[in-house]
Amino acid sequence: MPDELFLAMRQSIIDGVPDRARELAQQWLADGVDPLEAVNFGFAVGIKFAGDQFGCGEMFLPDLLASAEAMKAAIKVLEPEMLKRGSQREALGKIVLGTARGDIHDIGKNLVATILSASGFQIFDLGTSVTPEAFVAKVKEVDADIVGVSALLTTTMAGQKAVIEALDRNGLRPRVKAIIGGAAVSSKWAAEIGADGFSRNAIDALELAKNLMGKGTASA
Ligand code: B1M
Repeated sequence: MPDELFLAMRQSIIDGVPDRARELAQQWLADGVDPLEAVNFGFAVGIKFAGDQFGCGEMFLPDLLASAEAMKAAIKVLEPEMLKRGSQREALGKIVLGTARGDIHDIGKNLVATILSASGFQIFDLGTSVTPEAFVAKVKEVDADIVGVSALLTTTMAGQKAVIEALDRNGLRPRVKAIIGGAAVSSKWAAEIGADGFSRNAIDALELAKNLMGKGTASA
C-alpha cells in the first residue's frame, strides 16, 4: 500500500520523529522497492511541507530541526541501498561538492552526492559552509572535472558566484565545469553567474553532470 506508506513517511518528517522515519524507511527497503521513490514521494514531501510551515510562521525552529533530524534518519537507512543499486556502473568523472559559504543546509546536497556516487561519479564532499578557496584547493588536489555548489538561502547564493569567480581566477575553467542547485536558486541565477548548469533535484543533477561529461542522453 505505497500511498499509505508515503503519507506515513511525510507525517513522520512533519512530526519530527526519527525513530518512526527510520522504521518506515526499513519497511520500504524490506519490500524491495527503489529507495529513491521513498525519498521523492514520501520523506522529501514532508520536509518541504515543514519548511513551508516554518516560512509562514506556523512552525518554529526547534520543530524544523526535529523534522531535519527525522529526514536524516530516513536517508541514512536508504542510502546504502541507493549506493548498492549504482555500484556496478563505470567511473564517470570526479566531482567536488559542497554547500556555499555561510550555509549549513546539507540534506539536499547529501542526496545529490548519494545519487551521483551511486551512478558512478567519484564524489569529494567538502560538507557545509565551504569557502571558495577550499573548493579551488580540492579541485586542484584531485584534478576534478566538475564542481557542485549547493545553496538554500538567498543570502548564500553569492557564495556560488564566489566559487565560480575563484575557479576563473585560478584558470581552472572552462576545463572544470561548475554546477549549482538548491531551493534558493534558479536557471536565471545560473546564467547570471556563468555556471555551466543548474538542476532542480538530484535526478536532474545526475543527467546534467553526465551531459557535461559527454555521457548523458542529451550529449549522446
Ligand atoms: Co532552513 N531555511 N534555515 N533549515 N530550511 C530554508 C531553506 C527556508 C526556505 C525555510 C523557509 O523559511 N521557508 C529558509 C530560507 C529562506 C531564504 O533564504 N529564501 C530557511 C532559513 C531562513 C533557515 C535559517 C536562517 C533559520 C534561522 O536560523 N532563523 C537557518 C540557516 C542556517 C544556515 O544555513 N546558516 C536554517 C536552518 C535550518 C535547519 C538547521 C533547521 C535545517 C537544515 C538541516 C540540514 O540540512 N542539516 C533546515 C531545513 C531542513 C530547511 C528546509 C525546511 C528544508 C531543506 C531540505 O532539506 N529540503 C528549507 C525549506 C525548503 O527548502 N522548502 C529551509 C529537502 C531537500 C531534499 O531538498 O535541499 O532543496 P533541497 O535539495 C534538493 C534540490 O534543491 C537539489 O537537489 C536536492 C535533492 O532533490 N539540490 C541540488 C540541492 N543542492 C543541489 C546542488 C546541485 C544540484 C541540485 O548541484 C551542485
